[in-house]
Amino acid sequence: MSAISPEKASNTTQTAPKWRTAEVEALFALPFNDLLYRAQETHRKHFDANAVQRSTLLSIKTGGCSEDCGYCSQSAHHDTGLERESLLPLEEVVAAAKAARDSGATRFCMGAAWRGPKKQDLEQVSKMVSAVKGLGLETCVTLGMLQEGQAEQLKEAGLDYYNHNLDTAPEFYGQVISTHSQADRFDTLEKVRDAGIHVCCGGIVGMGESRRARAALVAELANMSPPPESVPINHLVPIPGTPLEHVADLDPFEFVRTIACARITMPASMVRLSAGREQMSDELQALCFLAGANSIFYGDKLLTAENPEAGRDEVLFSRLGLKAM
Ligand code: SAM
Ligand code: DTB
Ligand code: SF4
Repeated sequence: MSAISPEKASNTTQTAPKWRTAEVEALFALPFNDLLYRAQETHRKHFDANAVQRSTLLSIKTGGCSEDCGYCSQSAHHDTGLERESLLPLEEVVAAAKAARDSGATRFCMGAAWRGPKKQDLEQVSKMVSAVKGLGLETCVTLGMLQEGQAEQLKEAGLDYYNHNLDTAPEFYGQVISTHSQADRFDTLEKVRDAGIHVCCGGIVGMGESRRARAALVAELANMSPPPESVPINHLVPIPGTPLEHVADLDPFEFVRTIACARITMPASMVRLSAGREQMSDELQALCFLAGANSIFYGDKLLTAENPEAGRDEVLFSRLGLKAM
C-alpha cells in the first residue's frame, strides 16, 4: 500500500513532512522576481521551458450533483440555471476526442458530476477510456469518489490519470464543502495510487482563502508520498447562483505566486494552468508559464464554463514562442 496522505506517511515512517506550511508561506513572501527566478531554475531542470501540453476537457455527465461544493455550477444545491445531461453516448465522446486530437490536444480529460460512479456508469466510462486511449491520446477522468475495485477497473481500461483535487487547505475546506471531507478525498487518491494510475490532484485559488491557506494547500499536495504527477491549479470561475458568486477578486500576482510555489515544491510534476484563463490577460498567462505552468486546457469550454478559443491560444503560443508538448 502506498502512503498517500501526509498523516499516514508520518504515522508509518515517522518522517517529518517535506514542506511545512510556514516554509511554503516563506516562498510566497519572496520578492516576486526572486520567486519567479527560483521557479524558472527548478522548471528548467526538469522540463523544456518552452513546451506546454494542451489538454481538452469534456463533461460526459453534467449537473445534478449531490455534493454541495460552493464553487460548482453542477451542484444540485445551487440554482445556477445549468441544464442537466445524462451520461453521453460513447460515439459522442469519441467524436469529441478525435476533434480534440485533430486540433492539437495530446490529452483528453472526461469529467462527470457524480459523488461517485455507480457500477453501470463505470462500465460505460471504461469503454470511453479504452476508445480515447485507442486514438493515441493520454487519458484522464474525474468521476468523484471511488469504491473498492473501481480504480483497478479503470486501470484495466487503459486510464493514465485520475483527477481528484484536494481543492483547498484543510482549515478552509469545511467552509466550502460539507457533503464530503478531505479524508474522503485521500481515501480515493490512495485507491488510485494503489491501482497504478497516475494521480492528478490540485486545487482552486481565489475563493476568499488566506495566503496561509494557499500555502497549506501547496504543502499538503507536495507532502503526498509521492507527490501527484499532475497538479491542476484552478482560478475560481465565479458562477452566478453559487455561494462564491461574489467573492472578492484575488490579486492576479497571488495566482502566479501559487503556480510558482507549486513548481518549486513539486519540481517534476506537470503543473496545469487550469480554470480561469478566459478571465486572464495574455500577459498574466505568460507570467504563469514563466512561473512553471506547463499545461493548459485547450478548446472553448472547460466542463461547463468558458475557456479561450483555440485560435486565441494559437496566437498566444506563437507570440511567446511556445511549442505544444
Ligand atoms: N465531481 C468530481 C470532483 O469533484 O472531483 C469531478 C468534477 S469537478 C467539476 C473537478 C474540479 O473542477 C473540482 O475539483 C474543482 O477543482 C474544479 N472546479 C469546479 N468548479 C470550478 C469553478 N467554478 N472554478 C474553478 N474550478 C472549478
Ligand atoms: C481540474 O482541476 N480542473 C478541471 C478538471 N480538473 C476537470 C475542471 C475545471 C472546471 C471549471 C468549471 C466548469 O467548467 O464548470
Ligand atoms: Fe459535484 Fe464535483 Fe461539482 Fe463538487 S465539484 S458539486 S463533486 S461535480
